[in-house]
Amino acid sequence: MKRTLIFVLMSVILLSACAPAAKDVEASDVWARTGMAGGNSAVYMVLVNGTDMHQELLFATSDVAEAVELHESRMGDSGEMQMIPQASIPLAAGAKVEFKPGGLHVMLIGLKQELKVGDEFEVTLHFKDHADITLKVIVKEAMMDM
Ligand SMILES: [Cu+2]
Repeated sequence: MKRTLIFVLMSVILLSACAPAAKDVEASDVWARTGMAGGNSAVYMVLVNGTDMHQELLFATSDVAEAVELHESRMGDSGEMQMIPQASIPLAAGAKVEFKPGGLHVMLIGLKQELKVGDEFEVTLHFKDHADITLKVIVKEAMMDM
């Protein structure tokens, strides 16, 4: 058990030095819905934990919004979509978690600028036991509501 742990720790150190694809925490298909200045938007992505360890997304930050929160949209009892703030999002080793309209999303609250189709901006993901990951986000037209 102890040897396994040391191996895992060494692997993590090696991986962070020269990360080969899919052996790290990686995000793909990163996009955000359009939004008006002063309004809200949401960032979506596919997050894969390619490491051998449990990871946990604690929060996200971005310069384009006054506040950034982790939310999950869920159908409420009354049949209305509700957004539930998430304290953190667990990522089991090898897990793939989809952030998509109608589900998990990184909520951008109080946009400091308009987000138009084709615009790009950055969002940084902060993890419990993993280095921050800064993502390039592309603004697209969303097909459905949050
Ligand atoms: Cu939300």
